[in-house]
Amino acid sequence: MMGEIKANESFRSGYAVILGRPNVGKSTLMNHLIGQKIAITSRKPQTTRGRIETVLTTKEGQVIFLDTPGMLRKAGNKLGEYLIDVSRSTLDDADVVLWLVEPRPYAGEGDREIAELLKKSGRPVILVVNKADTVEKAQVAAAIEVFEKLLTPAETVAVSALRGQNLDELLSAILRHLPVGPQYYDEDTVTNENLRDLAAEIIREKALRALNEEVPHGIAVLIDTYKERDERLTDIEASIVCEKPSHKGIIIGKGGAMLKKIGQTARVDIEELTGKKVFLKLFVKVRKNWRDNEGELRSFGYDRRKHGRKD
Ligand SMILES: Nc1nc2c(ncn2[C@@H]2O[C@H](COP(=O)(O)OP(=O)(O)OP(=O)(O)O)[C@@H](O)[C@H]2O)c(=O)[nH]1
Ligand SMILES: [Mg+2]
Repeated sequence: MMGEIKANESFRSGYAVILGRPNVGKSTLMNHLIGQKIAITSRKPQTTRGRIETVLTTKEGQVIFLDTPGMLRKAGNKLGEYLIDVSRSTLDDADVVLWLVEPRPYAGEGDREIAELLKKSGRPVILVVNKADTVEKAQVAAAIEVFEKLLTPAETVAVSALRGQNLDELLSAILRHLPVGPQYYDEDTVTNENLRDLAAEIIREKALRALNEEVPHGIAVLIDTYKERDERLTDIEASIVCEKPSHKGIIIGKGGAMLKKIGQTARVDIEELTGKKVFLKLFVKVRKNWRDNEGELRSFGYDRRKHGRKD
């Protein structure tokens, strides 16, 4: 099968980098395009903390999507610096960039900065106006006009990542801008992220979704043990790390109710991902100001050195 595809001279392949302000729907879009939930999503900005790589293979080509952390204007702390670093360095690998924006008829300073960065990169840009389901058509048109003034994109597509609207059109546009090339991954590959890391991300997602404002930004999740007891059962022990003793109390909740809720919802998703029954045990730890501590960041996997091109 693979040889057959590789022999096809019109087969296209390459990296499509998904970039934009926090919370515009980058991860939701990637998940919908590949048809599987790999990147975690939430209403809170700064949900994505790394470069997440997934693969979509069709008859026409193979798209390697790189989801990135939302582009912050100010780092605020070392974690913020790391997030900005990941997004910028991922742009260097792009064959085509999907620039996601909100369907609003005005652009902020953050959007202008991204437009400048994209122009400098010299990569073809597809302007993607997301969340088209939330506004009237006229407003989508107004948004397009505003953003096309900042940068002349190769193409513009309005979509709803959440509802899956207009994604076929977007996919065709992406493929048009990828070079003719080989199939890098076999057609069953969806991601090369490992189950252990994905499980940690699922736990972080459930915590983000369950917790209120102040706490979520300061949490990280560490997998302490990940053991496949047999073909049907996985034992996982994980720690939710937070910044303050008061946050620890909130995460545990009254009589342990909050932690129980996070654990139960996470377990369901991890079981679906692994296809196995999961015993999940959660702990909560305090690491004061870990977001400003280089060593702690590295130990949580937020490591600058990990972000080279992988091929
Ligand atoms: N109505 C609507 N909501 C959307 C759409 N796409 C994403 N969302 C919602 O927007 C919120 C943010 O989505 P994410 O995919 O986590 O956004 P992101 O850009 O990856 O965010 P960061 O990783 O924090 O930068 C979530 O609550 C999504 O459900 C859309 O097309 N329509
Ligand atoms: Mg995201």
